[in-house]
Amino acid sequence: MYGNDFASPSDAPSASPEPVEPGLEDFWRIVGEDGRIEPRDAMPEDYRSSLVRQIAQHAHSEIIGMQPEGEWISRAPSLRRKAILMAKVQDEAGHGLYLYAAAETLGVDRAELLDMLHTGRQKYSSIFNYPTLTWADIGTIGWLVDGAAIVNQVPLCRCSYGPYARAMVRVCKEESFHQRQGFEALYTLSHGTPQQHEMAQDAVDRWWWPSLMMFGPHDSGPHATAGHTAKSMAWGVKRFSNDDLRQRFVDMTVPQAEALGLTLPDPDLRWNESRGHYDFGEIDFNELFEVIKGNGPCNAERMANRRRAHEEGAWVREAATAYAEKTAARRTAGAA
Ligand code: BYC
Repeated sequence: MYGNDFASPSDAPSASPEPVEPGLEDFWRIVGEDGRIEPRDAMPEDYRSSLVRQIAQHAHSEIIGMQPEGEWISRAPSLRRKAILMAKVQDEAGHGLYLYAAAETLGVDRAELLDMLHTGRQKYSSIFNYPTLTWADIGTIGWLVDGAAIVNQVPLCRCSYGPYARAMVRVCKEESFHQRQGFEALYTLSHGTPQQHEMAQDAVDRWWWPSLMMFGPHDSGPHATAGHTAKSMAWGVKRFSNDDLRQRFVDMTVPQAEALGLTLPDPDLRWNESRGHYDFGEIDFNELFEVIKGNGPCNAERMANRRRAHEEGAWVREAATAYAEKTAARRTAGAA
């Protein structure tokens, strides 16, 4: 699987706090042994609520993420590209489904989570608030956005919460395929006519920095926020810090850009022999925080579309509920 070669002795969850709260001995033992916590196991309340937050935001990102690409289904340049794009957008809906189901195992209701999204009480990834201006944006999203998603999500396949970890295995396999198709679509453009090459370069220029922002704020230093990383790592939910994953993404992506014959829009990007990594320029975190606050180029449009889709889908949910009730009643009557 693309990007699936993480192994570092430093990624094991840290030791349990001392003293361990009574009733949570098994939780800390399982986390310490790199095992999986299951829905009926005792767990700290902040572990549960932080997982609900992260899994729900992840699920929301998957379904909002259908919009920027969905806009190009009717404009794909060939039947083959259209069929691939439709399948990819459907996959994103499926990822949302697995993730909402994983969140529900923590005792929350899917309708409640969607309400939190629709009323702005829960976030979704900043990346989906940027417009898809040309067909090259679709290849670029597959290459960079799905590429960044995989780097962030492969370690989550080993997250301490079983239902989330298992959902991520399938999500990552599908994201690997998405990343490859994006690279292939972009390669076709970058090796096409001069105008197609220019279109590919323009898309990469616009998506590069927002893709780096997907990994979240710095973990330390002047731009760091008091985020969730330290706790999440102690719980074995996050295995790597935001900055470590971002660095890994940069290191993987630079040679791919070379293969594409495209330039990454960062004059400070260069190999640092002593670090064994690429150095790169400073991210504009003010832009990230503005987008997260709802002030990105497409936030209002994305939310309006999402609320409308939810309202227009009410009859489907009602029909499914009525059918489930009827089937259950028939089963009860049959058993009696
Ligand atoms: N956008 O302490 P931090 C996909 C928030 S789906 C918006 O680092 P954490 C794909 C963060 O939520 C992409 N908000 O938090 C889909 C927190 O605010 P709250 C989504 C962001 O949770 C379809 C605050 O900033 N991927 O890729 O430890 C097609 C402090 O941050 C962002 C996932 O959801 C952002 N970029 O780490 C193609 C993966 N960054 O919650 C692709 C699972 C940070 O306190 N999630 N914030 O209000 C994660 O791995 C982690 O939640 C994050 C953030 C790395 C995203």
